[in-house]
Amino acid sequence: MTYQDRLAWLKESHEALIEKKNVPLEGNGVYERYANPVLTADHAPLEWRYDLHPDTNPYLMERFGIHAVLNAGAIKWQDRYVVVARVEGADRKSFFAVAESPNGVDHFRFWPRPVTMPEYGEPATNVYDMRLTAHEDGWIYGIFCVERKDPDRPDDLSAAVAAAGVARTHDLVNWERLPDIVSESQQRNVVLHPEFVDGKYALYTRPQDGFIEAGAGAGIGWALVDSMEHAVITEEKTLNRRFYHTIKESKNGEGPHPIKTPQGWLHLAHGVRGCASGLRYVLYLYMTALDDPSRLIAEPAGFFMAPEGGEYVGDVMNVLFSNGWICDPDGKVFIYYASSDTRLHVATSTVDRLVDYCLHTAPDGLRTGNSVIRLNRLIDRNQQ
Ligand code: M1P
Repeated sequence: MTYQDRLAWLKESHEALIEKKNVPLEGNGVYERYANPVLTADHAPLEWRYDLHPDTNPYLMERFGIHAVLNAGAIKWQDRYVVVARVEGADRKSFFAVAESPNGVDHFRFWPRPVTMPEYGEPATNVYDMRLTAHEDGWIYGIFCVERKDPDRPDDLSAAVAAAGVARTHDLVNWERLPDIVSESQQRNVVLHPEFVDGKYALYTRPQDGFIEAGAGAGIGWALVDSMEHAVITEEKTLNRRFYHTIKESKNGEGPHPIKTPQGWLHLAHGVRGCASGLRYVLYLYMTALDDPSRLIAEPAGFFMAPEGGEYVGDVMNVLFSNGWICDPDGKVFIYYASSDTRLHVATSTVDRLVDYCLHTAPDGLRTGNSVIRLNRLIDRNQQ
């Protein structure tokens, strides 16, 4: 191919990918998956990946490898479905980039430039998994994981420290970086609740002993802080516990901030367990009380979504992860989830269906005998 032919082919294929219509697939009644991922590495603009000058790039080679587009925060913004995705380069570094769609399920297009996130303190080695919250104080906050090399273990090249970085914006382009959240433990998967609680900012936390292991961290935590400009976690209570032989035995973490419904706050989270093939990440739902978002009122047994088909395969196998969803005024819910740390998908449902699922699916009985009792009850009912 000549340079010009190859450029035309690249542009045509890229546009065809973005213009591709997505269709819902019939499923289990709780939600619908869609046929195609909404964002992949191939959706990244050609201007990010290629030097488009024949004199400096005569072979029209990729000059900046994009490896994956995954875990995205999401928000309805000026009538568009907007995600702030984790874009991972071939060099393993992640950065944030905004993409928008007119309908939430296809035609996602990246904004021309990635987010330039101001640094705070020691510059981050990596940043990822932003949770977006349009808070009642008027700001849109992004809380994300900031990863730095562990300064106390210089000889261990894998030793890292995770902290919760904070930034806020009014336009998703210009971000004001605030100090990282101060916490005794390492933190990942920290999420800002959209409303003040007792006049304070409320955080879903995930205290962890090390960079990977939750360790003694009992599950998803809850903390109230006076200010987001200097957020200091002094007291943390466990809101959603981990249990032996469940989908969240090893660790769990809050997804996006919960959706307010008449029956309570609806939460999406991920649960992790170990198995012979490594860690398995699935998604689950739970609900907390309207008058106290830290009080659990319902949690169906097991996972809500787990990897299926091609979703199993990718950079980190057997992983579904979500940190973004959008609830429309008519109650339609768009769940943005990534598979195997490689690509971003959407599934849709409604608030009514998700609440019905939470309130009418039995909780985990924690023993096989209880599962059989539960199953027999359903069979008895269906025989009436
Ligand atoms: O690789 C799976 C996920 O692992 C981490 O999640 P957690 O903190 O719950 O273990 C994160 O690195 C996340 O980005 C990643 O998808």
